[in-house]
Amino acid sequence: MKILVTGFEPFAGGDVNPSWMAVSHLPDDIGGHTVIKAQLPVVYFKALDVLENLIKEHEPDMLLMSGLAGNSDAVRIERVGINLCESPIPDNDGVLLNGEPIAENAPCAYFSTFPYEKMLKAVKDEGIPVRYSYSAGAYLCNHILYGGLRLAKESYPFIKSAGFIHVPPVPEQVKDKPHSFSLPIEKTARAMEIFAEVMLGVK
Ligand code: PCA
Repeated sequence: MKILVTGFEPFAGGDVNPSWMAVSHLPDDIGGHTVIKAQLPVVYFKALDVLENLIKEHEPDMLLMSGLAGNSDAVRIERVGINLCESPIPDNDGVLLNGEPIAENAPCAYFSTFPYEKMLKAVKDEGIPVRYSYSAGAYLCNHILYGGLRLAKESYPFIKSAGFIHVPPVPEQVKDKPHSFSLPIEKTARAMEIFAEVMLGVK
């Protein structure tokens, strides 16, 4: 099988994005299955075009997407994406959206289709803080979650399982905020690897 794993580029003036750092740490092969890694732009609609082109090119069986949640207290398994673009900060092309849908005449929401119970347990068993989340916001992470789930369900049924992980900052990103939660990149990368292992059925 093939799994497409995505992270985002830095945004909002950040130097790094731990989602892409974690994805780039992944091996190219997990239990004999091919891992395709991609960094997506933090740009509304363009991120979805890049994702769709990757899906067309590689025809992955699994889609594991990720992004940074700056205020996160754990690795978050997002359960639902909503049909809304709304954020006080612009995307990396300077576009500010406030209430626009991602897709016209489309469902309000799509649920993640990955094996979240097993994924939660497997990561928890390794002592990494992890929990479910029922809102990925309405910025780029929700955008790729809703859009990726929609592509999988409506256009590319060879994708058997899809969803999105919000990862916490790395310690360097919160050094001026002593009370903020962070995780070393090795831990976040290990969580991503476990998620991929569970999705691929090798764990
Ligand atoms: N986090 C942002 C967008 C890109 C990223 O990594 C978000 O949570 O929407």
